[in-house]
Amino acid sequence: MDERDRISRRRLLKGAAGTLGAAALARAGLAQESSPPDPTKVPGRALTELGQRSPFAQPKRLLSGPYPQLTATPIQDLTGIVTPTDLHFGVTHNGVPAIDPDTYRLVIHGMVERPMVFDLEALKRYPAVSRLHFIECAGNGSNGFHDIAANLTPQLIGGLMSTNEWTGVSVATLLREVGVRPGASWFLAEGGDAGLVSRSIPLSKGLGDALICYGQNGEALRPEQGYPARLLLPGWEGNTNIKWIRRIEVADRPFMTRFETSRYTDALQNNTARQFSFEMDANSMITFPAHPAVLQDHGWWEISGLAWSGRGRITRVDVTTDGQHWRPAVLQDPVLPKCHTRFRYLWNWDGRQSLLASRAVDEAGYVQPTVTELRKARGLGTKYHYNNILVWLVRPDGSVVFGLAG
Ligand SMILES: Nc1nc2c(c(=O)[nH]1)N[C@H]1C(S)=C(S)[C@@H](COP(=O)(O)O)O[C@H]1N2
Ligand SMILES: [Mo]
Repeated sequence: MDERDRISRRRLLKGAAGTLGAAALARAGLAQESSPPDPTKVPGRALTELGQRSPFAQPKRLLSGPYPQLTATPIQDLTGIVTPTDLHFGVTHNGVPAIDPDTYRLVIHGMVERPMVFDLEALKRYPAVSRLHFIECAGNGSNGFHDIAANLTPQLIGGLMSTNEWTGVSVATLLREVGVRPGASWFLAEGGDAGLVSRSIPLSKGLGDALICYGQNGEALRPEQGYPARLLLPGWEGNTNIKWIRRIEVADRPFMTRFETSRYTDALQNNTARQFSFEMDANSMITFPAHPAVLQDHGWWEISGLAWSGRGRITRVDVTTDGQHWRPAVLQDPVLPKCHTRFRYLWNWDGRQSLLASRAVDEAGYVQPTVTELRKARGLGTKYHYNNILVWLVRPDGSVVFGLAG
């Protein structure tokens, strides 16, 4: 997968139209068969082993290309902060491997006292940790920076991110088991997929909040999220969260892998590049009202969206409805570190054309930049870590389109 094949608007819109057609058909069929005029007068259907969505509510991920290696979460269709497991976004650089949990192994070696091999049961015997964190692809937000168009949706701009509850063993626990030798400062994390995605990670992150996860929203990881085990580096760019992890090599230097030389380095304005940009900067996005929503009437509407930061908690989100004056939004509990935070802002729409935007601030004091500021800092050729303020234009007829104001 080349990140240049990023979610293309044309392809995705084609996908979305197909989905809508199928959903409409299902709805028509169901309306005849099982929507009685008065559901209190007939017994309802029996329960099933696996719960199903209502046929009237069928959010879908969007797929890139004919052999999809990217799928985007429909963030405009979701409530709260947790992404349903089957709607978690997905990125894979060479397909989803099929891994037998009985033969799965994780090797930890290199600058350690006791190289060790862990099977899945061994990983599960260590004290477990569960936490809610977002994962965001470093390429998320690309369309909102490079491919600006009125019909962009939250899913098309920001759908390469999701929040789940992750369960696993702390990497620090495993590193204590193998005994890191003095002088070690980095480790390599390597995936067991055909993409052989591997990244160099500073040892301090491994001794901090990093996890080897086997659980996702209360059950085993989905294959697309790394079954049977993945690395979770809370707040760090998606690519470093190595799925299907099979090897950790402790060392005293970074390894300079393919994914940290040809990719995932941020070009800067002065013909230089940032070698590593691990943390995802504070960001926010209004998910309602946003294209393709149409406001039916003027009056009270609740503006709602997501804010997040790879550096910790969101401390403040400001909202503007005229593109000029900013007022604080309400942050909905829980406000967790390196996790999506839902914000809400009550807005009395007077029916005139309005500019809606949100701006996040995190506990490190970082303020989400305007697109002009981001372009100035990085130049137009930049490829990753887009966190510019996004602007939605509400027209007098209630339709909402994407529009970007500096
Ligand atoms: N082994 C392996 N790990 C991987 C990838 C991959 O292709 N192979 N893709 C990475 C990228 S680019 C991202 S954004 C995240 C996406 O995680 P998700 O698919 O669980 O949402 O996984 C990362 N980990
Ligand atoms: Mo990614």
